[in-house]
Amino acid sequence: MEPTWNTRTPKRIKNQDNRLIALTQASQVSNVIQLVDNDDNSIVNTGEHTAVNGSLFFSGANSENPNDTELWKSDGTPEGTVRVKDINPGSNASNPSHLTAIGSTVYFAANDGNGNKLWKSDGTDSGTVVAEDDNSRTFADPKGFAVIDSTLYFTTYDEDNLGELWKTDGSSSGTALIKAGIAGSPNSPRPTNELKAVGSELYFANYTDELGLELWKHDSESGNTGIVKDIAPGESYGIKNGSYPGRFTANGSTLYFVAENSTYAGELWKSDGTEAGTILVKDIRPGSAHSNMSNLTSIGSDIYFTADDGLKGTELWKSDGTEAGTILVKDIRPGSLSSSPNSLAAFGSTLYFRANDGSNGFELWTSDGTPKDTNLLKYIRLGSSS
Ligand SMILES: [Ca+2]
Ligand SMILES: [Ca+2]
Ligand SMILES: [Ca+2]
Repeated sequence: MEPTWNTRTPKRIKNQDNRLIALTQASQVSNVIQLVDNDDNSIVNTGEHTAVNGSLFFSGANSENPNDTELWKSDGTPEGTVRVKDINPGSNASNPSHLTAIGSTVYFAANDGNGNKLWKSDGTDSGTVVAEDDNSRTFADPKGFAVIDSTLYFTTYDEDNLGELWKTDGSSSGTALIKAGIAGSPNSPRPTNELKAVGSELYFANYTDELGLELWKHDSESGNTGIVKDIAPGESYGIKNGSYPGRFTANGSTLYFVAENSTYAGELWKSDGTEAGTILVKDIRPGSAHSNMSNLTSIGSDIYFTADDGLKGTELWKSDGTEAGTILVKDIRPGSLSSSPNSLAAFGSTLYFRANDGSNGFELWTSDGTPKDTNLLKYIRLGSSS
């Protein structure tokens, strides 16, 4: 069997019915490969995956021990499909998550039996270790996982439960605290789960008693960290209003995200990192109801997403960042009922997603952004949920 992926020609990999499959060409969805290991055991219970130097690292198990989810790697061949390390020894799973490749190293979170920590792996058993700084500090429950210039950024918390933003280049001396005391809400000192790198800048939501939960950024070049804009100014009942920014998506040098304030409920915003350049893209559902914006996916210079304008239900939209260029792609389930698009995935310049047009159930659709070429791909049953 030929290797089925490499980093130069990315293939669509997905978890279907808890089995890892590779779509060798997205336009030929029938051409799927079930991964097996050298003993012909199916790879099962797969979660995340990331490509490194022509190999796929993934969280999974084999059918012999289907619940022992650990870090695996595969070159697409049975003999090249191996467990990297039994991080939580024996039949207990370490459940690797947040797999993120930088060069030939994969960073991830895993539980060795003593809690979720930041790990790194070079693909060998002995080279799969807990990440530490100079003082042998390890990192509890790491989240975020964004990459700028071969450096990993992540959030964790200290012994007092207070959130922190860190970075690491893989060396203990290059592992450094960026900011202490970042919080995800008025009620929790732990940070939010989302970090997003856009160019040299790192975006995240941060709560302060002065301004509420708002959009912040860290500039990796200057080292400065601060608020981008107080999108929801003022206070209500003695508590500072927050805009609850999230669902961060990068497109070129622009951050797209969903935020709310007293003028607009949850709607699409964008930012160039400046206060003046942080603006509402479009009030898709005017008034106090939010547009239920979700599934933000970048293709070319556009952002695709799902939203409900209050008239057509939850359908597929796209935006070029301008109000006039923020439009419904197609009312796939005509009228006020929703086609509820989900599982949006970019493949080249084409969007793949699942939707229900009201007569075929949930099936695979493709779109090039025009109504004419937004179509049911074929009658392909995608798992048991179809
Ligand atoms: Ca284990
Ligand atoms: Ca505020
Ligand atoms: Ca509709």
